[in-house]
Amino acid sequence: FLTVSGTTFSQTIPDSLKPISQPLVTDIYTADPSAHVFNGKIYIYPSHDIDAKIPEDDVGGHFAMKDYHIFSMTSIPGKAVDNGIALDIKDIPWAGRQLWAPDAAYKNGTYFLYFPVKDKQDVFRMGVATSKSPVGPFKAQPEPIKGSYSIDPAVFTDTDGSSYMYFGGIWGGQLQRWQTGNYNANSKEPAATEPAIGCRVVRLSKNMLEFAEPVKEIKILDENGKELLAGDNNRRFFEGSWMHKYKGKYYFTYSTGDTHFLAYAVGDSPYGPFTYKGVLMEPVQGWTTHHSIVEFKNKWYIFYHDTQLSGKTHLRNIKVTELTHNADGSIKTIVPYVK
Ligand code: FUB
Repeated sequence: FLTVSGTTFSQTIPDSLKPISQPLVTDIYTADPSAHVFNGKIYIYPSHDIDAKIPEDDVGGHFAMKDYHIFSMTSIPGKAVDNGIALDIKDIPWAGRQLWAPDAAYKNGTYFLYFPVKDKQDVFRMGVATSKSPVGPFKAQPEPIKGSYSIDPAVFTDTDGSSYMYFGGIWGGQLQRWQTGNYNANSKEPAATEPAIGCRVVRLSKNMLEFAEPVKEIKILDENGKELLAGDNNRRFFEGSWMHKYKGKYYFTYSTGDTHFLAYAVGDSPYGPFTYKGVLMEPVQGWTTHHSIVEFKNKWYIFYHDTQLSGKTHLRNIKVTELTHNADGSIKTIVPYVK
């Protein structure tokens, strides 16, 4: 997660450069913003970063979050209103520690909050909680979603009404331990010349509480149709996926982790394969980069985070800026700091 060969590496930004956007929330630390439009308003489902005084380690132990706050916005730019605690780790019966990046969905009068947290055996699982309000409070189901693992759920509802969960993250996100479909605590990443570990995708059941089918692994191909390799750190999937559909194409976006890019790959099906197309956003200040993409009032936006307020990699702040789809289907690369 944070450490490569024992060396912690965070992106630092020279003083001569200025951020293109300002933190949306300044009184608490927030990260991993998943944004959705419900009833004409923006709702942001972020992680709530805290300083738990846990020393940095190579699997993100210092990201020791314990609850979620949900924010709403009526315009961009505009104020992000804090709607209070929506779910607390103490109210998730099976949870051990580390409430990481969530996402949300709506169906038939119910809002669903999807969240990763380590269970009492220290294995990341995905849970789901429900509410009649987009801002909660949410009530967690008594057990994790059967067959779920790893981190960073992103739920996408297609134009035909089917909902899919994209999930997974390597290193601290434990995805490398699930390469056979079963958990193996000692399993490592593949060799650099082997295909990279893929993000996972699964269609959700009609009640949105379960997986409706076996989990599939997503393939990202290069311009020649070859799978990206595990050693291709600038382009391979690491964590923090998102899906949006634009002009009939499926845009799979994700973090490259240790190379700190947000990248995008395009395909013709929600399951992929996706062809790598480029960098969506250059690295932000801090180690992690995590985003969501949403259309609001005929414009597209990317929600993301950096560490502008704290300068500490585990104390982040959410931001938003506009995203541009070019006429040829590419996305204009966002440079988050400028002269
Ligand atoms: O917030 C904890 C982890 O940091 C997330 O799950 C990752 O995507 C990274 O942003």
